[in-house]
Amino acid sequence: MLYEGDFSSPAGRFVLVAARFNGFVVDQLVAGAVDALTRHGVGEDRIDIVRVPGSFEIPPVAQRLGKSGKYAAVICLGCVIRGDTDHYDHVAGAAASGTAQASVNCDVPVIFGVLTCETLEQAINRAGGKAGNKGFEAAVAAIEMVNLMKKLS
Ligand code: INI
Repeated sequence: MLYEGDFSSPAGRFVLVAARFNGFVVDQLVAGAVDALTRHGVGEDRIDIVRVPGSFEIPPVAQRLGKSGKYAAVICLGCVIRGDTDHYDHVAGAAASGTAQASVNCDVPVIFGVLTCETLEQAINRAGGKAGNKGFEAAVAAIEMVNLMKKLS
């Protein structure tokens, strides 16, 4: 027997946790995620957006929302771009490991849609440019996981 999530329209509310840092990139990820959700039948009236200062702040907020019982899934969106110091490594690492931890701690899917890029160009390409829109992909992954978890429960 194979179990996998499909892309049928899911029930419930979805929340995006979006960083304000590199906002011009993250706004494109938010737009992509909202586009994917609405195209899969999740109207904007069922989508909440929570803004946090930077990607470092995403995990605690994602975990709180994931545990609130209000949402079918939490979609984390941010953009970390390498600079001249090792700050990037700390922020990107904390965002990735913290979101993974939140995802294990919550009963609902917590999806990682944080870009970790060497350059601004790479980020733009992944936020609606020639490498697609990772916000759209994150929302599609959220829908698949919501439907998979429903099948497994
Ligand atoms: N936050 C990001 O989301 N992306 C970055 O590229 C970034 N850089 O490069 O510094 C960044 N820093 C802020 C960080 O997320 C926290 O908001 C800050 O350290 C306060 O805790």
